[in-house]
Amino acid sequence: MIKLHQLARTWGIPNLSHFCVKIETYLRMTKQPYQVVDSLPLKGPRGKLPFIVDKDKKVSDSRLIVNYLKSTYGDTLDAHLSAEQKAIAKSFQRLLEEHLYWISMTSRWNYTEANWQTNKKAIFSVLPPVARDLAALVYRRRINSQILGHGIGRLSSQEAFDLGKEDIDALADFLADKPYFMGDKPTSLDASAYGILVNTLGCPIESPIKDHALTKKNLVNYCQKMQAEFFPELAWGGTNS
Ligand SMILES: N[C@@H](CCC(=O)N[C@@H](CS)C(=O)NCC(=O)O)C(=O)O
Repeated sequence: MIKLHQLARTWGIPNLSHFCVKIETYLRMTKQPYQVVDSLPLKGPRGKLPFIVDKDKKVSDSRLIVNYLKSTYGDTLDAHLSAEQKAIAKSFQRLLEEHLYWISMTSRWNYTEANWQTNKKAIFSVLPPVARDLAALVYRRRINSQILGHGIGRLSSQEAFDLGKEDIDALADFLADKPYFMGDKPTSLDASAYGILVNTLGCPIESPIKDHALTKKNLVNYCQKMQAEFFPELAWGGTNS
């Protein structure tokens, strides 16, 4: 059976890691049996989570994991899409994963002290006390240098959140009143969208981007519906830790 290595569940959502939510959602959407292994990024082949182990094969990076799962077990979610629809879905996936994700990361690692403490507790409390503080310090430096390297960290918080609001507007406008991003059926874009959106509007990290996303009723309803459909064991707004 596929082993999915990811951070431990917390916050009443599938995972505090956007990309771990994406892969677990994808596995559930495709009804692929899997087993979760709680892990930390340093255990990942590229120093990141998630990664999967399938038989003797280890695959990391959520994009490559989805490609691997599609080529190994078939593409049951996206095969019906036209070339144009696939291009649109890919563009939104990149908006979510390569832009909005980094604004969400800024709000956790580099915005208010309260957010940092919430984030730190959720990630590092699995470690013993001394190791916890040290690991949090090292990782905070590491993630902040990634945020700087991406470029979003060179903007003021206000500028970054304003750009994030543009992403939220585009997502809300595109989803409109459709049940899923690409229409009546869930596709792999929904795994990405739910993963990044639930980690923006459905988690205890406060920011102008969360406030803005919460004004978009269709995005909130979408996340609630995705969670009820694919993670029925997690009540919306719960805080299981
Ligand atoms: N492009 C990667 C991104 C994965 C990623 O950034 N994972 C985060 C957790 S959300 C991580 O492990 N970060 C640790 C680090 O960068 O040191 C993917 O799609 O899987």
